Amino acid sequence: MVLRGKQLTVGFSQIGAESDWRLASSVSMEDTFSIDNGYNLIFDNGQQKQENQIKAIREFIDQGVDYIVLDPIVETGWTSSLREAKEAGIPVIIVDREVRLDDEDLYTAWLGSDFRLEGDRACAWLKDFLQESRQGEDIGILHVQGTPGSSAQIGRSEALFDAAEANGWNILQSVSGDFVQAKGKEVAEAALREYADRIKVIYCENDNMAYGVIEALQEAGIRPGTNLSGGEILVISFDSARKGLEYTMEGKIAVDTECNPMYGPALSRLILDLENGKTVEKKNYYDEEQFSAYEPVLAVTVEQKEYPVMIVSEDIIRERAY
Ligand code: GYE
Repeated sequence: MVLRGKQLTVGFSQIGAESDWRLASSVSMEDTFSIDNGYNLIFDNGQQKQENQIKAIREFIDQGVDYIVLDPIVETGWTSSLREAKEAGIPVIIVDREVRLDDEDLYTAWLGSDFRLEGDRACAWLKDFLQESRQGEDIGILHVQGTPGSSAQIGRSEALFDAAEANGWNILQSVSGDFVQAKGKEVAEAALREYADRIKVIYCENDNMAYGVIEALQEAGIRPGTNLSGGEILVISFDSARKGLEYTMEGKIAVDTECNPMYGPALSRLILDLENGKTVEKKNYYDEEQFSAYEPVLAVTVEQKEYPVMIVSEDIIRERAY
C-alpha cells in the first residue's frame, strides 16, 4: 500500500466529530494517509456545516492538492464546488455519504455503505422478531433520525417508511437527533412524555443516539429489551460500534446493523489504482454485518437475498476496531 518515489497530497473534508463512527473514520484516514505511507494528509473538520466543507474544498483547490476526498454532510448543494475542482483538474473521491448531482462526472468515484440496505435489514429483522415472538400487534414506533438530508438518514428512514406501510406499523413520530447522543436523549425524553405507553419500538439511526435514548428510557424507569408485552421497549440501532455491541449483548439494543467507518485502506487502494492509470468502479459498496443477542432470528431476507444475523459474543466485541 506504500507509495514509492512520490508523495501524494490528499485534502480530506470530514463532516465533524458527532459520533463514535465519525471518530473512527477520522482515525482510519489519519492512520492510512500517513507520511510513512507516502501521503501528506490535509484534514479539515467541517464542524457539521456544509459551508465549512465548501470552504475546505476551495482551500484544497488553492493549495493544488493531488486528490480531494469529501464526506458530504448532506447530498445536495455540491455542484459548484465540485465543478471548481474539476476545472482545476483535481480528482474528487466521495466517501461514506453520497452526493446528488445532475452531472455525475463531477466526481471520480464513491466509496461507502448501502444505507437503504442497512435499513431494510433492520426492518426485516423487526418483522421476523415480531412474528417469532408473537408480539406483532399495534406496533408504535418512535423514529429517531440522523442529520436531515444525509444519505445515512435518507436510506435508513426510507426503509422504515416502506416497512411500516407494508407491515401496518405505526410511526408515532419521526424526529431528528442529528446522530448525536445528547440530542437522541432529548428527543426520546420529549416523546416519552407525549406518547408514554404507545411506544413499543425505537428505531435509532445510529448508535450514539441509541445510547442517549437508552439513558432516557432508564431514567424513566423503562427497560430497553425485547419483552414488549412486559413493558420493555425494543431499541434498534446502526453502526455496531464497540459500545453498541456491548449494549446488544446486554439486550439493551435488540439489533445493531453494522456500518463500517474504516474506509482509509480501501480509499488508498482506489487512489493507487488511479495513480497507476487503472479504471476504477464509480460506486464501491462495503459488505456489512448485523448483530443481535436474540437467537430465534438467525438470518433475514431482503429482496430474495439472505443475510446472516450474527449472535454477538465477547470475541466479536474484543475484535471491534471502533
Ligand atoms: O451512521 C453515524 C455518523 O454517515 C454512516 O454518520 C455515517 C453516519 C453514521 O455520524 O454514526
